[in-house]
Amino acid sequence: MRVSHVRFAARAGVGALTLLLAVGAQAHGRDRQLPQLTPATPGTLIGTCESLLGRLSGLDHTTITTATTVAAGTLSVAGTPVPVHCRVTGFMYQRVSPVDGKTYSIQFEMRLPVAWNGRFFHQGNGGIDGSVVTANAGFGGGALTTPLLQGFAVLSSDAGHSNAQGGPAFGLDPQARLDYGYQAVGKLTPMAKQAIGLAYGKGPDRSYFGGCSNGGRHTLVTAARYTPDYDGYLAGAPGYNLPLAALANIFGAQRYATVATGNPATPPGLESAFTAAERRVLANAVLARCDRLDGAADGLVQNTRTCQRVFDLERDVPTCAGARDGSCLSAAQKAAIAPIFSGATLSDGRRFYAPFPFDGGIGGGGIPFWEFTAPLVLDSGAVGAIFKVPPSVDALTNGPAFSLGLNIDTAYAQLFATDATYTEAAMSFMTPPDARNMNAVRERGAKIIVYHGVSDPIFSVADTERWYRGIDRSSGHRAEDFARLYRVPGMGHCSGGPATDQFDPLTPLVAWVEQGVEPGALVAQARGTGNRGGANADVPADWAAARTRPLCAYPQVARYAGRGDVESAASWKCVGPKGAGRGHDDRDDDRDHDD
Ligand SMILES: [Ca+2]
Repeated sequence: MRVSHVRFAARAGVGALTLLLAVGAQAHGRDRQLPQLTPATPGTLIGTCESLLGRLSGLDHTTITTATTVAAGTLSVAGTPVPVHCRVTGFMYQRVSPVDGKTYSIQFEMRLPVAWNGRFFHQGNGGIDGSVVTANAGFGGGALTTPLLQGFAVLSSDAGHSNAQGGPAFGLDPQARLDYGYQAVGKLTPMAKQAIGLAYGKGPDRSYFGGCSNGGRHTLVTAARYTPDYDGYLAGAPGYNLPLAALANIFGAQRYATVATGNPATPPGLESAFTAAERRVLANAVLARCDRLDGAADGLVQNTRTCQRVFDLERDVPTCAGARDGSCLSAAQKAAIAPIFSGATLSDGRRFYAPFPFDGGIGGGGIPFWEFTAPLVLDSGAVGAIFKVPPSVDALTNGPAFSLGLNIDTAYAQLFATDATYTEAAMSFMTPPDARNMNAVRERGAKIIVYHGVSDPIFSVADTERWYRGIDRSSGHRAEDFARLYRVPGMGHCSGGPATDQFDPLTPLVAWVEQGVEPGALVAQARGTGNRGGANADVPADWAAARTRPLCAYPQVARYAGRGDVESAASWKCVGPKGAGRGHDDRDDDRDHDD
């Protein structure tokens, strides 16, 4: 089309050519122009907190149970007192399940600052939900700020079921599944906005959604399903393919069980397949091969992608000549472990979940819980009772036996299945519809910031990278206009690991949404001894206690500039191509599942 215009212009003469090119440039510019959302303006809580008990009594499908003033300093964030606010508790859509006879409702709390910044923050919580986590959560490790501390009105909920009623057993009730997946958010959002309007005399000017892990999943699901309701999204370690990740973790447990020397049905027994000493052997081998790729042997691998090409488990990790002694891996261990990293597969070899990168954080303190305990006590209940159609009640009574005996092929199909009782499949209610196309978010001027630990052992950073490449492709390589992905080398699940895991993604998100300030690298700090947000035991002794690093926007990576204090972010720069779609041969990575 453009070529024919130029040809026409060339025939019409130089003047017309210039005009057409100018028009073309203008059209291109217009095409890139996205709406700039206006900034929030502050407000003040009207009347007393306690009076909200009556003033909020008319909210649809909602019962307000308490409205209580919370004095300044009752809550704190890394030693900083949270200002005075009003805590409102209540529940929505109370009902009795026709399937299991239990009473369900969506329990919530809202924390409404007296001095309000004009914004609403919907806090997505982790795990299988089921409890109203205090609406004062931060992001990364040892968070120094939270939305509540900054004056947001914050909502937190149990997503429609209470863990006191049997944890994952809620999955037997089909509506509770849907509320957990996405519908609780859809019910809470208009209620919360209306409550804010009654409390302050105006609704929120700007609305945000954020959380880590399952909270990160909620965030991307909300971006896809409730696009008009929110302006900014902050997703940590988004398990946006959570049912597949949970099944992949069970796949991993079954692999470990083949080389366990203890009873694999108890967590310490399963860990005997890959001990702390052996995980350090692997981490050290990864560092030996990959640490210097970024210009500094500093215990962090910035060039994750290159590292996956140059590191070889078989070649680079010593194979035990005799008995295992913690300094090597046996040939059988390597064979068992390799498929966990290369990506969980069905019996026909088809990969159903992303690979996990080799990284320096494999020896981190948070790894054994996710690798050896979670598959037997969390993923069992999640896959068995919440995701599968039909559910398996034996997963609730004997998780280890369920997970270690599970037929992966059968369970995989059941994540996509429906029946007369469970009319929506887990891979529908738990995931963002069309996850790789978020153009509606882009077009309304909303923004997304995602962060993810490279050594996350439960949700793979590679899956999140693939999501980013997907939204980049579907937007005509304009993901940069509205989304950033920050990878955190060495970091485990949401925080921890030998990493610079303390950072603030919230402030740059708000500046991007409301001021159009495009976020660059985030500066992240290690939490060594004396850190205000709490020390991280995984920080190696030979690091500066307050080491800083830039977290670069994917696909860029940090590189040591060659001079200056290697411990300081100022001596590092973000390098590599910008824009996920250019120069990346990611076809192999993108071929498996959800297509
Ligand atoms: Ca390095």
